[in-house]
Amino acid sequence: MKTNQETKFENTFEEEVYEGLTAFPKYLSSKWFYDKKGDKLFQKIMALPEYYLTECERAIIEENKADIAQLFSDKTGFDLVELGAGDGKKTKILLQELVNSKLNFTYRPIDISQNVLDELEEDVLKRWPKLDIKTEQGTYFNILNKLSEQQKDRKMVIVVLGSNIGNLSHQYAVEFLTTIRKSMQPDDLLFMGFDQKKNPEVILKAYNDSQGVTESFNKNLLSRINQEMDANFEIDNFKHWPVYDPESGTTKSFLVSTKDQTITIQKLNLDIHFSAWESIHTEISQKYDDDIVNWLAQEAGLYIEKQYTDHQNYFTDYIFRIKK
Ligand code: AVJ
Repeated sequence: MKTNQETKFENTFEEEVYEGLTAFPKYLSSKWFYDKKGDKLFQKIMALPEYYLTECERAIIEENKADIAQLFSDKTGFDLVELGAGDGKKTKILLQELVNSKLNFTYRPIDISQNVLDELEEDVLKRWPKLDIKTEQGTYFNILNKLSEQQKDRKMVIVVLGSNIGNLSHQYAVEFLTTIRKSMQPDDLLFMGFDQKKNPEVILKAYNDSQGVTESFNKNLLSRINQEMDANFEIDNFKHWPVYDPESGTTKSFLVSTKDQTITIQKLNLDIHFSAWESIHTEISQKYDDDIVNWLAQEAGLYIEKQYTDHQNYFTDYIFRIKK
């Protein structure tokens, strides 16, 4: 029998649009941001001055790469499994270090977007023609299920950068970490980035940049529904609205209807009514501190072995192991 979680993560875009837009309050999942245009917009976001996460984690990896490579290394080699690899910009710093140290490893980037994987593989092979790379397309849960069924003969290091876990509520984050833990053995490591609580102003700007790239990224959900489900959303009739709650550490992003309007989604045979100022909740980007990460790890049967942060304590990469 399928668990709720599995069912939830195997839904199609159409099923989720139907469910989310007929619910009250309305919602859509951020995992649907990433089509070809969404991938490009996210890469633009990562290069924005306001989106500090990427630069902080890049600096952390740059400063600690020798130490990290040392921790990853194993006599018989290892598998470097990266969940949500994206363009691999930060990972390439590590790959260079691993190659320089002549370590024996296979790079296994996993992403929901085949586009992104094709570009990543091409670039990696251009830089390091002899690097052993095996890409895999899929959702985290599909892939992790596969990983845990696999016969393992060497060390596995799982890498999840960029605070990707932040799109999950704590409940799902624990389930995610638990699924990862079940695929790990005592020698295996999990290297994961968590964006930290900080001045709310800094956080809010990261999700409300002055060039409006994040706004386009959020609104790309509606463009996708227009294109893929033959709908007639007027993008300009929605407002991008992120909020940060310093108590919970949760950034929530919304699209707010600026007027009373009805949208037709032909492919779903569905009319959706919006009252003026009604919202669609589209994303959460959770912020953390050491206590929360400790608690999440504990709940999932993991413990923090080591952690690295930047000089402003904006972002932290943690190394986890399974509890004996
Ligand atoms: C890829 C989930 C880490 O939440 O910060 C960036 C996605 N959304 N700007 C984040 C995102 C809006 C990003 N993560």
